[in-house]
Amino acid sequence: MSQRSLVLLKPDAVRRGLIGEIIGRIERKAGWTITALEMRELDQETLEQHYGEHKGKPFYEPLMGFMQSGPVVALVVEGERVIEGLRTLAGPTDPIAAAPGSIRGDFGTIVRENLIHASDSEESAVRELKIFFPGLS
Ligand code: IDP
Ligand code: MG
Repeated sequence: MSQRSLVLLKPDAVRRGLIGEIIGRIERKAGWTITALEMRELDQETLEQHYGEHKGKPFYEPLMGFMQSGPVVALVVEGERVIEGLRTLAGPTDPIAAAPGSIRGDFGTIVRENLIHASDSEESAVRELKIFFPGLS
């Protein structure tokens, strides 16, 4: 079941020089392909669309600020069960609870600054891909 997922390398990952490390892990998964990639800064409107489900939660405003604190790298990854697989590769939201070997488990300590976003379902992937790569067919 080939799928597409939206990945964001968050500003902490870019600042810490972990772009290559994280993209390398994604590339090494057999059969997965990076089909689009862009470094960009995100504005409030884009982030409100992307994180709209969290509006009103206590972490929402600080998350908006953090996501605008520097550039992110946006990627489209395609391949077999890539949505579930990228969530496994990333690890759970809290990096302290994330297993070593996962991206968040290996590099993170702070819940907000957890290095990577990956779409959590096919519905989210379709929605998020439209926000970040509207030209994609
Ligand atoms: P996910 O990125 O693992 O899907 P979500 O619950 O969708 O996690 O939350 C989106 C992002 O908001 C997280 O990746 C993290 O950066 C931030 N976040 C979530 N929960 C908290 C929290 O309790 N405190 C601080 N930041 C949070
Ligand atoms: Mg999420």
